[in-house]
Amino acid sequence: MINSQKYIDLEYKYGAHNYHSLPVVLNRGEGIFVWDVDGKKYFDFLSAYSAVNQGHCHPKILEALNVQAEKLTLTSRAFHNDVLGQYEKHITQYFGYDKVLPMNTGVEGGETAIKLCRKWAYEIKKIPENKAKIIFVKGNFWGRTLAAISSSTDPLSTSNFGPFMPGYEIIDYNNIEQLDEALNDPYVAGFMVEPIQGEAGVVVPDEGYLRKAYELCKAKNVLFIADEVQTGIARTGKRLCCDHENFKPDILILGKALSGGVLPVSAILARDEIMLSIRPGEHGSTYGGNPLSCAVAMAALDVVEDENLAQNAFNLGRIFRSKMIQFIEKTELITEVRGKGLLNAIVINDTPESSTAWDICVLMSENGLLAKPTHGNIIRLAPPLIITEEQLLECIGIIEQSVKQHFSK
Ligand code: IF1
Repeated sequence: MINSQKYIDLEYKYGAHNYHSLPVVLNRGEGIFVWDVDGKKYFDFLSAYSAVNQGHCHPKILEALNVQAEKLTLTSRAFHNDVLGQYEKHITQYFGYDKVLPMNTGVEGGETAIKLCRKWAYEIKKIPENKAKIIFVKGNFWGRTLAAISSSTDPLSTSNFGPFMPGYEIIDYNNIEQLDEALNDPYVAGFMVEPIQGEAGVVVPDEGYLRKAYELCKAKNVLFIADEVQTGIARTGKRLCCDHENFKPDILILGKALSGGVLPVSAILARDEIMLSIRPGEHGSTYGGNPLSCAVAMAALDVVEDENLAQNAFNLGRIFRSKMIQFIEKTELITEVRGKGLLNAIVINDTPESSTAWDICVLMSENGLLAKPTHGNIIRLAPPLIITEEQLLECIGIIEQSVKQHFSK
């Protein structure tokens, strides 16, 4: 903490107060590690909310960044560039879609998906003008824009930001009957859902829920829109979380780790029937599809394949959860572990109103591991997917020790 405080003070004085960060100031990252301004080394168990699945400053991704940065970074879409088409071929073949629409942040991915869904609904499904509805589920999180918070059920996200966007309906997560009922409305155009709810606290739906939801949507000619911004790119032990249930969403939204944490890159993938309902001039962005992002994203996807990150996440996730279950049985200091692959959370045995999870995260950081609490008593644990079994076991030791240390105080 020798050097940290002055940086924290600077942010406090000159920056908006829209975050409450842990008191750690980082200035270097490599692989699964980050270092603070005093040179202290940490295991990163947040991975920038799953944006650095490939590890910090991956050399292959940085090489792609540097080579492209010296040639051409941005043209806008007023002109063509020689990387965009190659990237579009690469990502569509990688995920098995006809076409991609490139954007930048995750929330723009969600916005684009909804615009695309509405356009398709009016032009192909023939829903009467301005009547299209999108169904969301409680606890969803897909960003901070007005369209995104309009679907939010978290007062922290919404209060005093109204009025909100119309055309939404919100049902319970993991409830097939409610979805079935909602789909009876002929004006429903799409159902947008996270395969695992990240911000809600790593909430995993029952096995079969997603597949069944997809089938119900298909039967009613409603588009299944998967927000895989956080769950995609191998995080949950498959390329996509929907792969666990063997179906392909009609519209797929990717972001975060699509760039390996280097710069904001998001993508919306769909088949021609849907994607071609947006025509020239109807949607876009200055930076979307820029050659720098395209080069980085191709490298980031290649690293996931070359290093078998999905398989590693799958295997190590099982080990993580089984070790945590043993810990629960021995100590009862945590009440639950849940997740898929390396997207997991533990629930601390205390009320959501307590500061216990926050205090444990502070202890973990002192013990050399960074993670963040969410919704009071939940701690999300999501290391870069390049972590080895040996390193993971060491980290489990730090986590268990920190939890015990807190409760023995
Ligand atoms: C913040 C949590 C994670 C997302 C899903 C779209 C987006 C996100 C499923 C938007 C963004 C973030 C943003 C970050 C906190 C964060 C988060 F803490 F809220 F719960 F990841 F788990 N879809 N998630 O999770 O992507 O526009 O931000 O690129 O500080 O708001 P974005």
